[in-house]
Amino acid sequence: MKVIYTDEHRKHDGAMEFLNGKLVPMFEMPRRMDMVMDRVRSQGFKEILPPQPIGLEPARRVHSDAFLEFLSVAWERWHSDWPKTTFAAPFTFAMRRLGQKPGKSAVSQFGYWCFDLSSPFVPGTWDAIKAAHDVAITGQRLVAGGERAVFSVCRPPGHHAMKDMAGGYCYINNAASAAQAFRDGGAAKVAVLDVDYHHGNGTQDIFYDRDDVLFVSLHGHPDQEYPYFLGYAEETGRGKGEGFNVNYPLPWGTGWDSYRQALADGIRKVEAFKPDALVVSLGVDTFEADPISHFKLKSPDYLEMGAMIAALNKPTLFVMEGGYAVEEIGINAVNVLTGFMNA
Ligand code: Q9C
Ligand code: ZN
Repeated sequence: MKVIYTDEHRKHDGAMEFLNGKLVPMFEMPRRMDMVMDRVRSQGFKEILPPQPIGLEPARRVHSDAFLEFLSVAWERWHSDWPKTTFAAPFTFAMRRLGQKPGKSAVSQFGYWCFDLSSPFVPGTWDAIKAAHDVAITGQRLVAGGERAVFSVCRPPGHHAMKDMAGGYCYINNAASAAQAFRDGGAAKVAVLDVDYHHGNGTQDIFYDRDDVLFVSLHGHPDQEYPYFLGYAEETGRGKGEGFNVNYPLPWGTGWDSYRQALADGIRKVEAFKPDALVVSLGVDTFEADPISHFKLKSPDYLEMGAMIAALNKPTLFVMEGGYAVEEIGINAVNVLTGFMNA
């Protein structure tokens, strides 16, 4: 399996985040991808390729122009207002239903284009965002060109990023952009299977009205878990998209036995949809030792997960999402790929 990777992600290193009433060092850190790539190399993956300079055109198909414009100038805007700081995040959030528009100040713009406090900007953030998107679409093009499967090592992650809002460590929705790129490249139907611990609210938002992209997500129940407002089983799509959004909210403490049953059900839904391509939002924060999550998957379970995904027998793009048990993130993510390849 080819692996797409670049060191550009290192330029994005947010300092702190709020977690349950405390300001703590950010869990989403560059070392995560070092651990993934160490494992990729030690497990003998030979073809590690840099991304092509794809640019933002694919992202424009799933995000608004104004939102992408914000991301591209966010750091400069912040820096000109607050030159003595090295970390940008909102103070307040716009209530868009009242029709507010983003003001001229950086604080106003951050509050308008972000839905939470966990997508900070530092000077290199935009470069990392663009690189992660290039990584995703480079992988997508290889799969569209005939590769059985490719692993796009994206950082920052993407599945919380909505059409016009950043949040949850995410800015551009790499998986959604890749799914759309499959469509634009001629695939009639694409499925996105999201196995990150958190609900892929951004991907759901982007495809909610559509019947050409099936979204299936397994995640911590929103009654207990981030992002708290979305991810219920009742969210099944809208308009012609009705029936093409499938959520499996699972309680804290979920282990492999019940996770496997939900995954098998989700995989049956993907199979019935008969997609031409599959995008996997690959988060391994379902791991028992993940510091911000509450599922109980063990490292060997990820081998079985990979084998179950392989049984769909679809051209498959794996897009890296979450996973914060840094010491084991490489083992767990690569176990999915190994299970897939050995199936
Ligand atoms: N009290 C991904 O895994 N912080 N994003 C949660 C909980 C944000 C996770 C705070 C978690 C975002 C890609
Ligand atoms: Zn996650």
